[in-house]
Amino acid sequence: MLFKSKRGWELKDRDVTPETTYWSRRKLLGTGAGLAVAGLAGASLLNSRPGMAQDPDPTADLYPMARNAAYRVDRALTDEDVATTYNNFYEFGSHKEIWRAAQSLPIRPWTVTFDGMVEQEKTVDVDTLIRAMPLEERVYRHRCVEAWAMTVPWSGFAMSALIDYARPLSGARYVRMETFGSDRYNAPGFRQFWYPWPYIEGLSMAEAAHELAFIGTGLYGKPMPRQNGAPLRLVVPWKYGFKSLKSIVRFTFTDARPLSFWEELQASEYGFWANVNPDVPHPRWSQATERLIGSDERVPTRIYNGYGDYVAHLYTGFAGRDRDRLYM
Ligand SMILES: Nc1nc2c(c(=O)[nH]1)N[C@H]1C(S)=C(S)[C@@H](COP(=O)(O)O)O[C@H]1N2
Ligand SMILES: [Mo]
Repeated sequence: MLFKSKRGWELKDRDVTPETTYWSRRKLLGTGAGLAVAGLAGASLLNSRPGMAQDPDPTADLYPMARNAAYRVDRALTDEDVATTYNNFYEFGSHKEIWRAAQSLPIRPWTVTFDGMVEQEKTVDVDTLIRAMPLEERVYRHRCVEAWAMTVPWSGFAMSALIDYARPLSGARYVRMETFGSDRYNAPGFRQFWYPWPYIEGLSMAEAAHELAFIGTGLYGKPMPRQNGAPLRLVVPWKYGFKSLKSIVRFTFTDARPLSFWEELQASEYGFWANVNPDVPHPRWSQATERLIGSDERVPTRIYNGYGDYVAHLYTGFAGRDRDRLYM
């Protein structure tokens, strides 16, 4: 194999700089408040913004995390206010305007359970978990199956570190993940009883252990806003956005392929693998182009969302119907 000096995601840095990322934060912290009260005043100013949780986050001291320069893309960052006000989070409604409704989600205390095929099942406090992980920031593309896209800086840690922490048995072939259910919080979307709550997603162990698979704890150098999936969400940038489930409560290691929320709802439209591919249309629309949210620009969709050089090898053994299902 040829040695590649530059990876696809390392292309151009000029649009995606730390200045772009932290500009709005600095602007806010510099507004009005003197240095002595910057923490307090800054916090309340930030709290009035859609991007922020309403109460102090116990992990706030960890932000901003150091950006890992290996993960960057040749696209401008999406405006923070757009990425935090245009969301898919069906637990709060089957439309994009859920950010206000999501502010009612209690995100502390929050426990995360590791079970199934693991050396020992355990339930841990999310703050203990986050502080045990190797934290960093990565800029990734995000591509929704609805053909809109954004580019955002995620804070968090490699999913491989979470797998090490969970200590799965060697026979585990998949990891099944679960969003909070009505036992934790009776979100308004649960009244739409025809959806197969709770929201479930899954990855093969090879996908979950891939260096690009990421667990997000924050966005734009701050703790994750509720509407974007606080306190913990998956980020798998080469797959359609619905794979990246939000507000995770459980990781279950298993030898059976999990049945995902969208696959259970409509298997002919939303398969388990869901890799981004411009050449395989959704049954009801084309995937050839995508709309960059916050602008009117439409750009060509890229195979595996631009990450093909790094993930295509995960799918070499697939053939026939299975091959088609990689892209649904
Ligand atoms: N629990 C849960 N996770 C979810 C969803 C959801 O409805 N519920 N929507 C998914 C979809 S379709 C997309 S595109 C992304 C959107 O993430 P964002 O709102 O942070 O952009 O979240 C994904 N994760
Ligand atoms: Mo999506």
